Amino acid sequence: MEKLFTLLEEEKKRQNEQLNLIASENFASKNVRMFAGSILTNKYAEGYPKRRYYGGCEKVDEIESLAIEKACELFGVKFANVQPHSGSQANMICYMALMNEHDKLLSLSLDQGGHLSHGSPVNFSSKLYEVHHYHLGKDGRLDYELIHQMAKELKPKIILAGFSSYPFIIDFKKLHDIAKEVGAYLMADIAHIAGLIAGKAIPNPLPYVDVATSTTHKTLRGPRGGLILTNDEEIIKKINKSCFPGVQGGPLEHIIAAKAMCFMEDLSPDYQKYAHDILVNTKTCNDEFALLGDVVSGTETHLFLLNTKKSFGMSGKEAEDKLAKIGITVNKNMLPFDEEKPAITSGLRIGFAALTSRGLKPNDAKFIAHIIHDYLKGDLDIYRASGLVKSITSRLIKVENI
Ligand code: DSN
Repeated sequence: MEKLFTLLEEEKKRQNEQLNLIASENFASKNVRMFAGSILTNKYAEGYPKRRYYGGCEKVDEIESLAIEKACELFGVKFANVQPHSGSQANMICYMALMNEHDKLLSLSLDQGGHLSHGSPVNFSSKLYEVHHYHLGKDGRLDYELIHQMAKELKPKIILAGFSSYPFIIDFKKLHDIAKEVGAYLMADIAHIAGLIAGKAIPNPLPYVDVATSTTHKTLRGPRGGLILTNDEEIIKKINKSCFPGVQGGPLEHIIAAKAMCFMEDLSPDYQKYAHDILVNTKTCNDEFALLGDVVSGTETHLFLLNTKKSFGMSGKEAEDKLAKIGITVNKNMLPFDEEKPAITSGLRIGFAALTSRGLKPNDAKFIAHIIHDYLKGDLDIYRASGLVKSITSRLIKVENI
């Protein structure tokens, strides 16, 4: 048992001492973590508030209803399902609610910025549905004309947008018009950008989409979990059935309580400032790399892509491994039209949601670009680079105090 406590302490130390630039991670607040680790984990509650298959659900009914109410308030929607255990589960629930087996799904592939659950050959999504992928334009941006053409030809059941490594704002109004023209559902996977939407730092797609799925632990800064949102009463009925009993059994009421706490925190003016600060830090770092002559994607969100092959003559994997040695945690990522394998890649995905939660300021975002640039170029040795990383982490809020 002692081993487990030691590992937890060591992980806390790692989180405090490393600069976390992984775009999909964040640091949840004490209150979110308290509910996620609470006695609510003891309760079975299959079903929905007031329609459960177990006794003793009075309190968890109120908790889940509050989570639904706050999710709706946060995103300005009529209906929410807060039970999905993850983003992939949320996507599966939506597919099963809105498609029959072998129906057509039109989405972006994993190697261009989509997600495994958007129809990757190794995922359930491609085994159950007929997947067609649109691709990005040469400028790395969505090619709406191509999506329009493919949608007209294929007549998909669902057009899916919302990605894991796309740094630009998505024109959901344009996609809505395309979907309506061809009679498709428009589904948004807002897992990465949900916090920016909630914090009013980027436009809210909910008025334009039939349904949106999300995780709650990325920019939203909640517990690990999933979420589904819609304004359509018929769709939420299908989603609810598809979630339980279709895909999942008992909901995780301790996580649902932590989601409710996260939604309440995200409704505060402080959170709106946080969401805007993420954009400033991300753009500051991206622009500094560009000034240094490195090849970056540009950004309008919480992330950007750094082409390590063109900038430093090394793969994303080499750059990730090298940066780990000085305490910078980052993930290799396929770039649009990347010729390298997913385990190698030509670049890195860099995000600032996590460090902004620790109070990182734009000057340090700029400083991080210099450390990475100089170190990967070979102009800064490992000892000096590690010292500079420590000088930044020592200024940040400790993860246990967020
Ligand atoms: N694996 C997540 C990410 O890193 O973007 C998506 O689920």
